[in-house]
Amino acid sequence: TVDRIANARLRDRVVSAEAAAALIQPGETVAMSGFTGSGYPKAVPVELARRIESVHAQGLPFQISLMTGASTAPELDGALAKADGIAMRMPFQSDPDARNRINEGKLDYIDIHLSHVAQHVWFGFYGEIDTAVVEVSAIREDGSLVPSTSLGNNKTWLDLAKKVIIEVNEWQPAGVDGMHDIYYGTALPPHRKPIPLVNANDRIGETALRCDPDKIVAVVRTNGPDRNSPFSPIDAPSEQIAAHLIEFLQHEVKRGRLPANLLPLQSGVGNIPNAVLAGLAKSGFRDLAAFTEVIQDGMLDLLRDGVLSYASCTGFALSPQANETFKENIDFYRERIIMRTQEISNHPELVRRLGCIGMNGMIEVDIYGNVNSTHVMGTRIMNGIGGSGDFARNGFLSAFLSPSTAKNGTISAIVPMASHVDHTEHDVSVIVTEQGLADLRGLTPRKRAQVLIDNCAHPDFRAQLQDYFDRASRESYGKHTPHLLPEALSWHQRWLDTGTMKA
Ligand code: 0RQ
Repeated sequence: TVDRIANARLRDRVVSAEAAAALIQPGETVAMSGFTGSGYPKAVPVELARRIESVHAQGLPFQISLMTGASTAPELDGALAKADGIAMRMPFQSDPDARNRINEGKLDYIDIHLSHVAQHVWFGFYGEIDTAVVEVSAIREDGSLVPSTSLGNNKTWLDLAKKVIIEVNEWQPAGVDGMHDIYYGTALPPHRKPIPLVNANDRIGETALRCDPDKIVAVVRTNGPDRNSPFSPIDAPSEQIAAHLIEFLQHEVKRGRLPANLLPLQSGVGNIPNAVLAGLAKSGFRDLAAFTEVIQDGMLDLLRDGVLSYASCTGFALSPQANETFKENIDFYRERIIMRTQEISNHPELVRRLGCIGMNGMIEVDIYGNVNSTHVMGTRIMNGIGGSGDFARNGFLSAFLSPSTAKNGTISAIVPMASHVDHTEHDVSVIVTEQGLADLRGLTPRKRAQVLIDNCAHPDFRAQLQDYFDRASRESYGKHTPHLLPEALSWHQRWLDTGTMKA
């Protein structure tokens, strides 16, 4: 078999994961690869967590600040959070252990738009990066690095880190080489130029990452899978949500507002977006394109069936089964998938230029269209904003999808006032629940409220919402966006006090 490390100098730097982890010191800012459970380092973080635990056992402090692309896996966020090894984490995470520590107030978490991460680090907002730990699929003879199943912020991490640890993961398919497009034309203001991408499948960069070999202090060989979790079977509410959204898109085509093959799709991760993709497979649409962050199972199927012509992303979230299909047909998928850094996959300039159709999950929306994607009861972080804001504000259309109730029907996803706002009323065009779809475009706040109550609210909460809205419309201080301030968040407080939002 061919050695995945084709550069002799870097082959000489191969060490154990334990030895590599020993190069990371307490207090460092460490930037790691990884995006939605793909392409994260598999071995060094685990060894680092072990070392942190043994240092803590001696009564000494050891924590790092941790940056990634997006969410990772138990071997990274999970292990380091359990070891109490993270002082600050940014950006998006979805690990249960990390989430619990954040919500206990013991782990500082900074949740920012995914398109902002690289540039804010370049701007110096997060100080210096001491170490980068980046998974790749191979090292070429010239020392350039072939990325694996996610790109995330890897270009930035390699450019800026003082020292670099590379994991070469042989589990990743060698055929991924050629799938990436790494743009080296980004600059800092005031020297920025337009990004020369006008179609979702344009190639504007290089297929491998550059890295100064003098900075590479260790190379670790690994052979382990990405976090490939299975999707649950598509349930009835998800199927209904998908059907409403697809009917809406068909309607938009009939009205001439969208071309017959739509505009590049962006899809969040999870079961509802997967249901939408499965619905698109049966919808009669052809020649679609995706300009998105994450490719999940449904998108591979659409590519296979020719419904989707090509897809641009920065990472994958595949079930084990879909991962096998991906590996077996990697030559087919390499022709149709382009992986980019997240500063490009989520770039507002490109999302606006291409006119992406954003489709993301939400926790709740208020009657005026303000969307909460991140905080349960306004205070408990679930995951993070991820890339939803990059697409919601800048896309051609922005749809937010959710069942109309949560927690066994005790919570309404349509509330008088959102308990936390990630996407303002100005960034949200369409809301979809299993009850129906609210098209908020061109509507005033009061009209939006009525459409949301009529079309999206669950029947168990509809009268209660109507009552709030009617009284607010009469009694509110201002009548543009009517509210009863002492009552606006009372539904959330009622759930906390009694276990239901029902009055
Ligand atoms: O909690 O797991 O404890 O039961 O939230 O909810 O219905 O399974 O839906 O997995 O699609 O997640 C918004 C969180 C939805 C996701 C969110 C509880 C519910 C359950 C999950 P349990 P579901 P999903 C691309 C774009 C932000 C990032 C983003 C998300 C859990 O879509 O993180 O868009 N989005 N990224 O019970 C209380 C409510 C609730 C609620 C749901 N109203 N009140 N709990 N839940 N609604 C990807 C990236 O950028 C990387």
